[in-house]
Amino acid sequence: MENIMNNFSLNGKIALVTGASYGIGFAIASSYAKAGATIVFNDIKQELVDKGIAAYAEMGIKAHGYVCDVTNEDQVNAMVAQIEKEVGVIDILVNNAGIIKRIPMCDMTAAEFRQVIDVDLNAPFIVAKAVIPSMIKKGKGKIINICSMMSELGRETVSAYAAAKGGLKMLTKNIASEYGEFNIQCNGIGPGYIATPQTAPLREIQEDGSRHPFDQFIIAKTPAARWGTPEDLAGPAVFLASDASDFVNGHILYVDGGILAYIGKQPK
Ligand code: NAP
Ligand code: GCO
Repeated sequence: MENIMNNFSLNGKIALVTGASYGIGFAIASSYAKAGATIVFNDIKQELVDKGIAAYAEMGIKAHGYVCDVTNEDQVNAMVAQIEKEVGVIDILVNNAGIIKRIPMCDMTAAEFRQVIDVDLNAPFIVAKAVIPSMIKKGKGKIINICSMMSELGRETVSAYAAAKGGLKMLTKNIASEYGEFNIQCNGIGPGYIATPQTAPLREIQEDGSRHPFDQFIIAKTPAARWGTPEDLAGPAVFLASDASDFVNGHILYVDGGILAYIGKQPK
């Protein structure tokens, strides 16, 4: 009897995870390596790429690292061409690189708003556009866009981020629609609140030793009563990158501990 777990293997696949020197991208890329994939990642600074390569090596993973600002189309196209020459055609793309600026909308400059849109929405378009032609030639491909709770919900101070992540949800559905006939599946992962450098300010211990009010808020809003870890995203990311999800297309898989399903715990 065939082992169904073979459908979840990434053996022989090449995966590009953007912005994966640390954080969620690092955890997803590491899980892909454990599933058999060859890992390729990028970051803006050489020092971060070097740190990332060393961190992967500590886990026994030989990762290929490239310096590339994902908002720069010339740099992205050059990086993809270099990857195809040095490593091979990209089978799996994870558009992970992202930034957030927590500023009340009326205090935010248009330049700040545009910077967030550039990294969190324009860049996934640029990188997906760079890898799709080779996926079409190969007859298959997987694109996974890292969305957010803010693809569905708003909150104070994250107007640019929510606009970008809402747009990224629809870009995901449109890539799925436009390229599904070429056996390319494009899906999203919507992490809940995950403990990474990006959310560190929301978890800072207060001067009186108490937990940050937002930290307490998220715990009350999450049925799992905890923040997620980057490793919580590994299984869902492997599933969406594998043959096991070949008929899943245009779907946003929320990995949020149940936040989107829950009204929140009544304060005592
Ligand atoms: P993070 O810790 O801030 O890491 C973001 C990564 O993206 C860093 O490696 C960063 O590199 C890289 N990056 C930023 N701008 C870039 C650019 N222009 N070109 C190339 N790389 C760039 O964030 P994270 O928490 O791991 O989040 C990763 C993704 O998940 C983001 O898209 C985020 O929006 C999303 N997300 C996070 C959470 C959460 O709770 N943490 C929840 C939902 C979704 P530098 O260090 O050089 O800037
Ligand atoms: C915030 C957080 C969130 C998380 C994530 C939730 O300030 O609200 O940074 O936006 O990063 O996107 O899914």
